[in-house]
Amino acid sequence: MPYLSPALNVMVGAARRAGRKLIRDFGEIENLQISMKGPADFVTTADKRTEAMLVEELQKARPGYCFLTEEHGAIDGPDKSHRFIIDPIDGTLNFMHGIPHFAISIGLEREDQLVSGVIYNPVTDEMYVAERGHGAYLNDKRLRVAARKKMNEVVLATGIPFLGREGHERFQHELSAVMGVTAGVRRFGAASLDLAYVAAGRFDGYWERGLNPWDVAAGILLVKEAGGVVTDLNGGGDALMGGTLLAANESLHRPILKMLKDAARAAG
Ligand code: LIP
Repeated sequence: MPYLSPALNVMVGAARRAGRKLIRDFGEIENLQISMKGPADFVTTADKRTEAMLVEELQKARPGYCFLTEEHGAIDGPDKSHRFIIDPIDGTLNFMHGIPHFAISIGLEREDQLVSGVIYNPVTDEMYVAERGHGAYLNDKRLRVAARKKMNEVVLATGIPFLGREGHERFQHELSAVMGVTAGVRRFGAASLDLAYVAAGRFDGYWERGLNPWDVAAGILLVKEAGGVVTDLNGGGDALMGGTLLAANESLHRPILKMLKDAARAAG
């Protein structure tokens, strides 16, 4: 059974309740009112409502904590030592297109350190949780990153830059380096679930650029608690706020990082 701190317990409850509503919204996707936030980055009424539900419930349980959310950015509170980092629908484009691969992601920082994380896929009812120092779980099952070491056996996940995002050529170089030596590359469209799948040993690694902290906060903790390594794409410790990320097991992280760095350099 996973160890749930009181805060993690509250986060799980909030995600489950918001997830139930989200599933109903997903079923009515065609009737939802849509507004354009930026290129290929749609915000739905469901997105806003889910975030409002999560913030309200977490604020009630932990008054005073700060928030960083996809829809509102920073919400200040008197307790500066705690911050929830929330993505109400990670994988918004999937959601909008009726593709059942998206998640609610909630991370909690204490004194600038990620201490609790929840990623909930309401379609599959998969609840991923992690508590710093107490491991990562999928429902009741303890998670470990995959042990694979041979590059020709690994499956990597990534995110592809799209309209309005920079780095298309660099990505093509990275992809061509990786696809030549691995068993396969996947692009599923929800960073939080990509990280959860790394923690669960389904993917052997995952890299992406152009990420936001709410996409990855909970997932970074999950991968680390499952025994994996997470860095930014320079190999440094700025994966949460820096916008780039590589997650993999201990044996694969270094060679994949080198491969991606070399490819990015070749792209100029
Ligand atoms: C998404 C990420 C995904 C990335 C998308 C987007 P959102 O988050 O999870 O990995 O490729 O561009 O950032 O916008 O659905 O919360």
